[in-house]
Amino acid sequence: MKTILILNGPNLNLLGTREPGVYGAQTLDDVEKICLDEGTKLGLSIDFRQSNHEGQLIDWIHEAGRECAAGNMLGVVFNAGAYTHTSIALHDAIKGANVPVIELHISNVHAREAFRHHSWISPVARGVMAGFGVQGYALAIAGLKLLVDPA
Ligand code: CA2
Repeated sequence: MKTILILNGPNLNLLGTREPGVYGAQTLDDVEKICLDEGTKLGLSIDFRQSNHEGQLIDWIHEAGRECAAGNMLGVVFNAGAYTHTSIALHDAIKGANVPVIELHISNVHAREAFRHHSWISPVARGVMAGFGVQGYALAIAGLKLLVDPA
């Protein structure tokens, strides 16, 4: 069974505790359950992680590159949080690891502040999902499978 890695960046551990008008009321544990259910539906194993640290996210992207090269992993669904808008290091990591990534945002970043309109992840992502709330994670898992392992 192939794996999809779900990576969550800074502050997403706070999901469900504040700003429900923007991000909804569900917690990161609820999001993990949504992802596990979608994995079961599609016959995929789901590895769900969160870190507030850029270097940790980079190490996990590198690990995903190795797992994809070994044929064990399909790719990564990545909500890089605010690092989306700042991190050339994450951009370089995705490019260097040669790993299929779906960039994901719970909110529609393009309908928010101008500083959220630029993404360093988009140019190295296979697809981008934004504005579908936490259900976007399930859509992104299905979308990644369609892109890299149709059938
Ligand atoms: O919409 C998204 O998923 C974002 O990636 C979330 C990031 C934000 O910086 C991006 O522009 C868009 C923020 C994640 C922090 O989430 C919180 C949730 C509840 C309370 C506080 C932070």
